[in-house]
Amino acid sequence: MTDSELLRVAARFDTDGKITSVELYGSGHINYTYKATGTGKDYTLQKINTSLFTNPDTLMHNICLVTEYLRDTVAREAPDERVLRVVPTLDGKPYLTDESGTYRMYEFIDESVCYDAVKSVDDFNSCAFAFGRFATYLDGFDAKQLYEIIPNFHNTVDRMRKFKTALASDALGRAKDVEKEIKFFLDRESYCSKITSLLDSGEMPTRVTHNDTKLNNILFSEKTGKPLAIIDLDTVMPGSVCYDFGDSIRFGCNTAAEDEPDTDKVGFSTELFEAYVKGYLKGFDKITPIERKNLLWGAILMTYECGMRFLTDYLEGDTYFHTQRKGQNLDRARTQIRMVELMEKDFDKLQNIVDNA
Ligand code: ADP
Ligand code: GN1
Ligand code: MG
Repeated sequence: MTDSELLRVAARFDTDGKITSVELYGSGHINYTYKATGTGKDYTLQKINTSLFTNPDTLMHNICLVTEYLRDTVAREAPDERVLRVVPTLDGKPYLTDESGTYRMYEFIDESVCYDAVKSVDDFNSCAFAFGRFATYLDGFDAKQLYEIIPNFHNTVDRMRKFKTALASDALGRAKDVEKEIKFFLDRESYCSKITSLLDSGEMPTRVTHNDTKLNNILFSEKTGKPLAIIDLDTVMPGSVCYDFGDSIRFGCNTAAEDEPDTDKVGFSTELFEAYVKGYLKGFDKITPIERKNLLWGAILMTYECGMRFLTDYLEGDTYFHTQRKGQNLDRARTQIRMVELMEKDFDKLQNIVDNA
């Protein structure tokens, strides 16, 4: 996208003042995010990834409904915090489609900072509290109002099916070089149904969850260092709190980056795990015994599933997750494999932490 194209797109939204600059921003793997600045407020402009979000109407329906619902609750319960605010187009729509793509705009959350790695145990504990409270806030929200934006998003059984399809077609002939990684996922196929079977039988409640709770989907206040806003609401839809807990652990407890090429650098921080468990349970006191019992499994499964998704994308030619270099999805898959191994090794110790928190 050229600057002038982006400025032309930005001008079609109902902004305060004139947008004079649009710069690429953030480190998300899915959408293209820009910071738009000018004579008035700052904004976040996003080019929506429509190969994945094929129906912008239902996507924005969910986001508008959830943000409006959260706004009242957050204003009452945590007035210092912020909720994403969708900026409509000049003709009053929540997104814009032109010949170059589909776009939406949010108010930019000022004086915020976003981290790709945990800075301190306390920060991670307050991040956990914020995600726990997010689950509490949405406890009264009727899931029937929401569309399932990406069907089977955290259905690990279905993810395994897709992995096997990618493996069978092996479009780029890459499978022969990653036999060890392929075997890792196939050997653990029995993991896949651990949570889906509890949801299907009704033993575990299906709730409205975020489904993408990694650290860079929460903004912290530059002033207070506390969580300021939960963002990236594209995948808010029915799910399990074990997934939300688990995805934060997958990303945050890794002592290395998600795409670290040297897996010897990958470590699982038990200290961060404990801090997250405590913060999450404090924020989400409505958790049921079966959900609590399966939190650790949520962490193992989210890591296993995400690793399998990275490897699937590697086999399919890196078409889903944004990549900046060759082999990046394979590196990502390998860090996830290492994290699963480390959680398996310390399973009893980690389960005790959850049970005793
Ligand atoms: P993706 O789906 O590609 O991950 P996100 O919605 O997470 O996209 O946005 C990418 C990044 O942009 C975030 O990690 C954050 O740094 C920044 N960001 C997104 N929305 C806002 C906002 N309203 N205010 C400030 N920063 C934002
Ligand atoms: C993607 O959009 P982003 O970068 O916050 C992905 C998540 C993965 C994550 C791995 C819609 O999240 O499911 O866990 O990458 N989002 C989607 O880092 O697929
Ligand atoms: Mg994101």
